[in-house]
This record gives sequence, structure tokens and C-alpha cells, in this order.
Amino acid sequence: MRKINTIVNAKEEIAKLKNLNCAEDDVFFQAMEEVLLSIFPLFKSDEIYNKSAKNAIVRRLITPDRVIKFKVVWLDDNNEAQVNTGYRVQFNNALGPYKGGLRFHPSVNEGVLKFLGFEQILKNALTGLPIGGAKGGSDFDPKGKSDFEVMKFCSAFMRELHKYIGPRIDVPAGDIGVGGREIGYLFGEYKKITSAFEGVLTGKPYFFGGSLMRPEATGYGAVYFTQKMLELEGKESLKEKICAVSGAGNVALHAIEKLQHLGAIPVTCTDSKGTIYDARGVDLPLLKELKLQRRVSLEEYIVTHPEAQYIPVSDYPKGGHAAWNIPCFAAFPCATQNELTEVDAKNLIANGCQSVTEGANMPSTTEAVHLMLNSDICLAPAKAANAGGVAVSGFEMSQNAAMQKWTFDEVDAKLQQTMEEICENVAATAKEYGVEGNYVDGANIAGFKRVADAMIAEGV
Ligand code: NDP
Ligand code: 2IT
Repeated sequence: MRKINTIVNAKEEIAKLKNLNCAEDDVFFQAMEEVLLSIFPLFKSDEIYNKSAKNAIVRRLITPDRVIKFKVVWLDDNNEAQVNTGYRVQFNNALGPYKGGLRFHPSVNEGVLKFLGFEQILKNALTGLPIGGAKGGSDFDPKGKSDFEVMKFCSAFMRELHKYIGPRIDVPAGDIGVGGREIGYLFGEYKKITSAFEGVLTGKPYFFGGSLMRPEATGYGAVYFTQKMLELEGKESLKEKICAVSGAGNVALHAIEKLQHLGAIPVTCTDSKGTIYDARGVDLPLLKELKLQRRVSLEEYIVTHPEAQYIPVSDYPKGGHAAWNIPCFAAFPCATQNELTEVDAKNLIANGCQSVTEGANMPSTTEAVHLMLNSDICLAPAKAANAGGVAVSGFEMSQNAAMQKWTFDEVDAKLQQTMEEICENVAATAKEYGVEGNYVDGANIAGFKRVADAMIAEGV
């Protein structure tokens, strides 16, 4: 039998694994390849992971425990039936109950949710909390729907999903298109069906079991991570520095908020239609009004701020994005996958950017990651830098189980401590495995070690 430490060409091995359960152009393949390229050297250098071969750890890690796919039928405001597809990818529960968000967006398909669920395994492992990895969602588009339609969709979605989840089994939360409103409707339906008031979802509104500062957690956490990384790498702090941020949703708004608390100057934000560049610093109260209350396009920003610039997608640099073309000290991609391309990485490097923090999941393309790792940029990978959201979800599970409510300051302090510990662990792991300063490899190796150790200890 072939021993894993005889692998000489990781790329060859990955090409074989690719055929098992993903298409070459799939985002799942992109996520898997990056992790496997980071961890294969580990098998050569670390005897204990020879155990991985006989336990088929890699093969088991890249294969979800189960992929649940279901039909969701709901009535729109004209009383016409609409049909969507729902999913839950329960990837790995070696470390705890399946845990991860739900995404409602027309681009959702099995490949997208497998990539997100796979990333979630290692992210959740990095938090040090007892949570496994999962992701779910639907191709339903909440945009342009009335509250009532969103409620009816969420109820129909939960009528199927409830069969597969539970506070000790699988605990979904929010992601793109799923915030407090959707979690509230999903929770209400779960409660009606099961009669159980229990912590089956996180990201709940505070007054029925949510944790204070869960909405802020991912964005704040990404900034806490960046502060620590800059300190460890001997770079200047964020104070008074120009920052470019993408997205205008949960993660972006709170990254902007924390950057402003620290005296940094975030000058951009984006949505799917365009980019705002406000050289004086973005007006956060206005942004919150546009995106959280009125749910309108960013173009409206310039109605009250004509001195700011609105750049529609049609005017973006060829193959790139306007936000990454603006000179900045630190960049925070916080919208969606593959929103920072090779063109963008070249622009950031040319403009002297010092750090890129992935608030979104896998926002940088493979080519962009490669360029940034070979530049002066410190790259904070998503599975470490945006783990603050799921960490506070873990705190919400603790509060629900103990029937407790923690204060905002308590949760904030625990979040900051968690992000700093993740950052230090990732940096130390990179150093230990001979890739000092490479936070991508550090995060992949550190996360993998925790999950692999548990899988081996739990047996086949
Ligand atoms: P939201 O739905 O709150 O906001 C998403 C933002 O990204 C919106 O501004 C949206 O613009 C934009 N966006 C979404 N899809 C696209 C696209 N295809 N092209 C361009 N812009 C797009 O989501 P979140 O802020 O919660 O999530 C953002 C990212 O952060 C995602 O990658 C998510 O997986 C990740 N993340 C989220 C966590 C959380 O706790 N919420 C935790 C960890 C990671 P528009 O409104 O025009 O669609
Ligand atoms: O990508 C993510 O980490 C999330 N969307 C949050 C998951 C969670 O369970 O809080």
C-alpha cells in the first residue's frame, strides 16, 4: 500500500482527488486545492500525519458527510406558487455539531455550498470551539421581495430543513441574504413545528435568544485580526490609514465601523451594481440607512453626497474591481467569492497596500493569492480573519444552553481575545512549518491538524 509520505507531487495527487467529487472549474475545487497544497508538505515533515493515510483523512475531509437537497414551494404576494431549491451540506462533525450559515442568493448551487461548508470546517476548528462544519441555503433571491414573501419563503424552507437540524446536531446561522429578519422567521417556524424553544439557530434577534454583538462580530473580528497581524509583522497600525472595503452588507458595515473606531479612514464600499469612493471617509450612518433600512442601491449615496464618486460595474477596470484600484494601506474584501482578481492584486501591490484581510469567504482568486503571498502584502485568509462571526455564534450557543445573557462588552472582549489567539496560532504554525509570514498555509495547517486529530481519535 502506498504511504502518504511518498507523495512527491501534491498537484498530481490533487488532480486525482478532483475527479472524486468536484468539477475542475468549481469553486469547491479552488477551495480544496488551496488547502491541500498547504497541508501536503505536512505529511512529509510530520510523522504523526502518516496516520492520515491509513485513516484516509484527506479523502474523508473533502467528502461531505451528506448533502441534503430539497424543494421549497411558497406563495408570493399574488398568491402564485413559486419554486426554489434548498440545501444543507453537513460536511464534518468531528469537533462538534455541524455549524455554518445559510445563504439566500440566486447564485447558490451545490458547488458553492460545498466550498463554503469545506472552508467552514477549518474555520470553526481555528476558533477552538466545539463546532463542526456545514453550510446551506437556497437560490431564492430576497431582493425585491416583500417582508411577507420573505417570511413565507423562510417558513417553507424550514418546513423541510427542521428534519435535519437541532442544537446538538446542526446549528445554521446567517450569510449572504440571511440576516436577523430571515433568522427570526426561520426560528418562528422551527418553534411552531417542534414546540421547542431552543438554540437551533444563531444570529437570532437579541430579545429571543440572540447574542449581543453577533451582528458586529464578523466585521469587528476581521479588524481585530488585522490589528494583531500588523503588530506581529512589525507593520504600522491602522490609525489614520486609508482603507478600501468592499461589500455593503453585514460584514462590510461592521468592518467599516470598527475601522472608524480605531481612527482609520475607510473610503470605499460596494454592492453588486457599483462602488462608492468617498475620499473623506464613508458616511456610515447613511450607509446603514441605505442598506439596513431602505435596502436600496449604493447609487443613492451620491444623492446626499455629490462630492463622492459612484462607479458602476460597467466602469470597473477590465478584469478587476474599482475598490482595489484606489490606493490604500489596508484592503478588506467583504462582499463575495473571487471579487479580488489578478488585476486587482497587481493594482494593490503597485499602490503599496500593506495588508489584505478577507472578510468574505474566498474573496481572492487563486492567482491573486499567489501574487499577494509573493509581495509585501500580509494576507489574512478568510478562514482565520472572518472567524469572528462563527465564534460569536458559538458564544450564542453557550448562552442559550446555559439560559444566560452576556453583556456587549463581555462578548466583545471574548471576540477580541479569540481573534488574537487565532492570529497568533496561525502565525506560530506557519513558522513551525517553515513558511513564516504565510498566514494562508498557517491557517490551513492549524485548522487541519485540529480536525484530523479528532477524526483519527474518533476512528473510522
Ligand atoms: P450580506 O448579504 O449582508 O451582504 C453582502 C454584500 O455583498 C452586499 O453588499 C451585496 O451587494 C454584495 N454581494 C453579494 N453578492 C455579490 C456578488 N455576486 N457580486 C458583487 N457583490 C455582491 O452578506 P454578509 O455581509 O453577511 O456576507 C458577505 C461575505 O462575508 C460573504 O462572503 C459571506 O460568506 C462572508 N461571511 C459572512 C459572515 C456573517 O456572519 N454574516 C461570517 C463570515 C463570512 P447587493 O446588496 O447588491 O447584493
Ligand atoms: O461564513 C461564516 O462563517 C458564516 N456565515 C457564519 C456562520 C455561523 O454559523 O455563524
